[in-house]
Amino acid sequence: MLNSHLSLSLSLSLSSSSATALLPRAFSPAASALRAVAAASSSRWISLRPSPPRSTFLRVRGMAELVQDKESTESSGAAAAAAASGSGDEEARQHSRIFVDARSEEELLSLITKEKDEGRLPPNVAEGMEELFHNYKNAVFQSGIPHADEIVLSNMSVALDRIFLDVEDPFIFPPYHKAAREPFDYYMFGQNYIRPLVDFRNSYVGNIPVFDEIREKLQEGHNVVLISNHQTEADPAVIALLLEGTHSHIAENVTYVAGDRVVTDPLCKPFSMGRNLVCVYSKKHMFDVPELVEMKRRSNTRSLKEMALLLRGGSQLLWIAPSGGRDRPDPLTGEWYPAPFDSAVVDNMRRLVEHSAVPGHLYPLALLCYDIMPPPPQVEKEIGERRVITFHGAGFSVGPEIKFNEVTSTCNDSEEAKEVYARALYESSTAQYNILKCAIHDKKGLEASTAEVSLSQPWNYEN
Ligand SMILES: *[C@@H]1O[C@H](CO)[C@@H](O)[C@H](O)[C@H]1NC(C)=O
Ligand SMILES: *[C@@H]1O[C@H](CO)[C@@H](O)[C@H](O)[C@H]1NC(C)=O
Ligand SMILES: CC(=O)N[C@H]1CO[C@H](CO)[C@@H](O)[C@@H]1O
Repeated sequence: MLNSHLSLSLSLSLSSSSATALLPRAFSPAASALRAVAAASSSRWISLRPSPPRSTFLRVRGMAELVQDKESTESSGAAAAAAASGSGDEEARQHSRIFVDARSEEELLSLITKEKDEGRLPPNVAEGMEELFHNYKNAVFQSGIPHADEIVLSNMSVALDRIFLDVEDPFIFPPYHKAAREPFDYYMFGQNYIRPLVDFRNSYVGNIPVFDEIREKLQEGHNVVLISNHQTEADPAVIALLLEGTHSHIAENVTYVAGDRVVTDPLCKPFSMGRNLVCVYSKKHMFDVPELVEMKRRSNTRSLKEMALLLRGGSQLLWIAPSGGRDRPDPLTGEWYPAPFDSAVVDNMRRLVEHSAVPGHLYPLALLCYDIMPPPPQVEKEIGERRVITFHGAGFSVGPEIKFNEVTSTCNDSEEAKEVYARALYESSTAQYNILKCAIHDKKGLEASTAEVSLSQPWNYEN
């Protein structure tokens, strides 16, 4: 399946050498629009570590392969076919399946050490695996769930197995990656792994009926974009876990606009593989490695083309966080709040949707889940810093669609309209966030509901 998707995406990008023609004129040059989209997505969700100590070796190799992939897909069909049958082919990936057979925690940990000592695991990756094990174990034990030790062992064995596979045979993400569901179901793997960390008794979903409306729109062939705040690497898992009881097809169909870390870091790649992704290199790290700037720009242009193609096909559900990074607490009060939306990103997304020839709708979303894996207090590189993982309640909520023409009808010019529209989405997201906070942190539960946000716990009412 992954293989066939890969060839599909390759043939799409090959046959669309004039894909820029699909883009609204305002997108020319595409790169400038992308820079804004890129700013939206220093998304680092899923990695359980802040800035994982990757070995330079791995990083360089990963990048080299990305470059190679790009070049081969652009040079000729034969080269593209070769790339498709390489590391991107999940079925053909061979690896030593040592971790899945571990019978105990001690055995699992000693296997990590053994692989490191024998040179099959770079020391930094081995260290990251150990740390992940301990943090995950602590969090699952906090939950008081029966058989916590078995859950930790079985989920960590699988996670380490998949991380090791990626070290031995790195997976290369195409600009548009479709969730890998077979032969190994990475989506269910991610769901099962994160599930024990969510305290469902203290978790809430806002406005379930709006998801019914979204489902209808998608069925009619319309596109839907969720404009959201961004809290942790686990955001996609939290969304999918809270929706799986009532709207599993929506949970499975979201395509996340993601930053490059989630597709290059060996500790988080297995989790990313289970999600539909459009990968964008973030503006923040665009110039980190001068030799890669051009590759990143070209890759971003391809991602934007892929996004335009997806939207043209209709029935797409995209998630994007137009804030340029994860939320952080207010330094004075210590309170968390949704980071402001970048109006340029919102505007680019809206225009992409409007130019797709299919009706499109933007909905404001709020997520509260930072307690599960809070990001480090300051942005970036604290190599070796311990990442906390806890068992905690989480929530998310969706507000009614916000229509550009309606909220900007009194605006005098397009600059002002851009700001007004982004603000309307942001204000809805923030208002919903505050209600989730009241329910989860202030322990008001369902009583925190208001006329605008109706909270529920749909996992209690299944069937
Ligand atoms: C992982 O955790 C889930 C709970 O989410 C549990 O049902 C499952 O057995 C564990 N192991 C695997 C391999 O999924
Ligand atoms: C539009 O311009 C007029 C005159 O400059 C101003 O009074 C009005 O407040 C502006 N509209 C908005 C929505 O700001
Ligand atoms: C557009 C899309 O990805 N649709 C998928 C939604 O999810 C179901 C399974 O839950 C798939 O069958 C669809 O192909």
